[in-house]
This record gives sequence, C-alpha cells and structure tokens, in this order.
Amino acid sequence: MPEDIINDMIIPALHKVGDLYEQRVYFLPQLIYSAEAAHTAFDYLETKMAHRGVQVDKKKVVIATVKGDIHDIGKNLVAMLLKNHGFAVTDLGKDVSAERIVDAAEESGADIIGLSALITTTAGEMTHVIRLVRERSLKAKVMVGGAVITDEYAQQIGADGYAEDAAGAVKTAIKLTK
Ligand code: B1M
Repeated sequence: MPEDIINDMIIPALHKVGDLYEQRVYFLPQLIYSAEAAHTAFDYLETKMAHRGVQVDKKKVVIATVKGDIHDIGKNLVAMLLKNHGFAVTDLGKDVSAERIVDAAEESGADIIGLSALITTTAGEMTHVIRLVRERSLKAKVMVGGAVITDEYAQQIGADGYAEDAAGAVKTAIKLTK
C-alpha cells in the first residue's frame, strides 16, 4: 500500500537524515537531496492511492506552512491525504504570512485552516493566524501540526485541533467538520 511505503520507509528515512544532520555527518545538501527524493516519491505514490472521498458537499481546507518556515514535506503529505479523503484542499505553499492565510480562508469560505511548522522559532506564527481568525469572526476551525507542535501547545494557543501525523490530520479534520 502507498501509505505503508510512506509511513514505514520514507518518513523513517527522513528522520534518519535529520539525526545524521544533527550529528554533523550530513549537511544541508543531503537534507535538500532527501527532500527532493521524498517529493518525487510522494508524487508517484499519490497516483497509486485509492480515492476514498465520499463527500458530496466537499468541506474546504486552506493549508500552509507558516511564515519563516520552508519545510513543506509533512504539510504536502497532510494535503495529499485530505484530498484523498474527499476534502477540497487549497494549498498555499510554504513561508506564508498570517494575513495571506486568513484572506484565502475568508475568500473561499474555508471550513478548516491547516497550519504546519517545523522549527521552534516559527511555531509562534500560528498564534497570529488564530488571532486574525478570531478578530474577523471566521467560521474556519484551525488545525495545527508539525514536528515541533504538541497537543498541549495547540491547546495553549487556542487551536481547535491538533494532529501528530497525516492520518491523524484526516481524523481531526473529519471531527472538526461534523
Ligand atoms: Co530542516 N530542520 N532546516 N530542512 N529538516 C529540521 C526540522 C530539524 C529538526 C533538523 C535538525 O536539526 N535535527 C531542524 C529544526 C530544529 C528546531 O527548530 N527544533 C531543522 C533546521 C534547523 C533547518 C534549517 C534552519 C537549517 C539551516 O538552514 N541551518 C533550515 C530552515 C529554513 C527555514 O525553514 N527557514 C532547514 C532546511 C531544510 C531543507 C530545506 C534542507 C529541508 C526541507 C525541504 C522541504 O520541506 N521541502 C529540511 C529537512 C528535510 C528537514 C528534516 C530532515 C526532515 C523534515 C521532514 O520533512 N520530515 C528535519 C529533521 C526531522 O524532522 N527529524 C529538519 C518528514 C515529514 C513527513 O515530517 O514535517 O514532521 P513532518 O510532518 C509530519 C507530522 O509532523 C505531521 O504530519 C506529517 C506526516 O506524518 N504534520 C502535520 C506536519 N504538518 C502538519 C499539519 C497538520 C497536522 C499534522 O495539520 C494542519
């Protein structure tokens, strides 16, 4: 199954690269190569996934990696699985400002805003998005995730949902849109 290849092979390989980077065995070029290899594999595996979407009135998700953060592999994976489960996903990409995310959610009438962050210093950007969502009284629920995000942190910043991984993000998105 494509999901098994992703969970049992590609993600552990990326973590191994991260460990080797921390130990200064690998450097930025190896991080970049590993990311490119993962992108290529995901593009191929997406074509092999069975589409499970059954939603007639598709729920809308606007997803992005927050400002200052260019890590997008996890976010892409979450977007891919959400699409695969019948959500209409607008992917704004990486390094996206809070204003742009909230503008896009307002324009599209999004049900969910999905935010990803992988660096300790960029996790704080999520609070700006949540503040803007509340200020503008948007109906969108905010779901957060990424390697540095915990359930506790999500609750602390007032997010509506948190998921540890892409499969969990699908479950949380379904729960938030019921
Ligand atoms: Co970077 N990087 N990196 N990196 N990188 C990490 C994150 C790091 C942990 C490596 C390390 O030091 N061990 C470290 C962060 C430390 C910290 O702050 N705690 C780090 C650093 C420091 C940096 C730079 C600053 C390095 C430098 O320039 N000196 C720089 C950052 C630049 C910037 O963003 N401004 C940098 C750059 C890069 C590359 C560009 C080379 C590349 C990214 C390429 C890309 O994404 N297109 C890269 C990579 C590949 C990594 C590691 C090795 C792998 C990340 C990854 O893709 N994991 C990473 C080490 C590690 O994580 N062990 C590391 C696989 C991916 C599937 O997992 O993204 O966690 P993840 O997503 C998961 C879950 O978190 C969850 O579901 C996903 C699937 O299970 N999830 C969500 C994610 N988003 C979600 C959203 C949701 C719900 C769940 O709801 C919306």
